[in-house]
Amino acid sequence: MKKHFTGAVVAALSVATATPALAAVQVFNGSGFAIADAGGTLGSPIPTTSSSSFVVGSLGSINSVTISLNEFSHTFAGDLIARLSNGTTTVDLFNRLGVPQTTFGNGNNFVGTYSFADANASLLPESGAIAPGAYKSAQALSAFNGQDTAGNWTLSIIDNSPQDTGNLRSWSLTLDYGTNGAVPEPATWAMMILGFGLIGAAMRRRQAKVRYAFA
Ligand SMILES: [Ca+2]
Repeated sequence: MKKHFTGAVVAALSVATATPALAAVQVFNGSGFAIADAGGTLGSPIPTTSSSSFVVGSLGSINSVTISLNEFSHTFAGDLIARLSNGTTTVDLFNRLGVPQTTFGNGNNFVGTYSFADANASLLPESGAIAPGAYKSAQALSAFNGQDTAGNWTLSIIDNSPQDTGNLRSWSLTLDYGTNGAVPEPATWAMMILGFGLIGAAMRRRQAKVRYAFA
């Protein structure tokens, strides 16, 4: 006689091996602007902010940010603070070079294209000539890492002392991000499984309520 196997059915949950989210790099270009001089007097300045913004959609989670100030000129670097912001996150690219070591800071000119990324080796110099090139920002751009690309990205340049002005031809923001819509990461799977569980629990509660109503 044949043996009949009457074991319990075992439901196997196969956990997918998620491949890493696809990474992408995209460059966004912002308009240039004149850097308006501070108001007031040398002894009592009134800082002036000049800025330019653009909106980026929700593309994914940021891995790293690079920003370039293209053809940037100013005749007294120590006057300026340059700041990149999106939402409530703000990062200073540089902040009044040479202040507070001296009252007015580094009196050299910005004369070209300056890019900033955490991977670069050097900060802009507090004194002496400020050669165009690739630098580390005063505050880490990694403050944006892990955030969504979405939002209003703004470059602000604040002039803190009268008498010297400048100009920015354009600026470029390079976002390296993990793309939305890629194969879910393990954490996403965990959220989905949790979500299914919550739906199941809600349905069970609803069934219980219905039974109670008919009792
Ligand atoms: Ca100035």
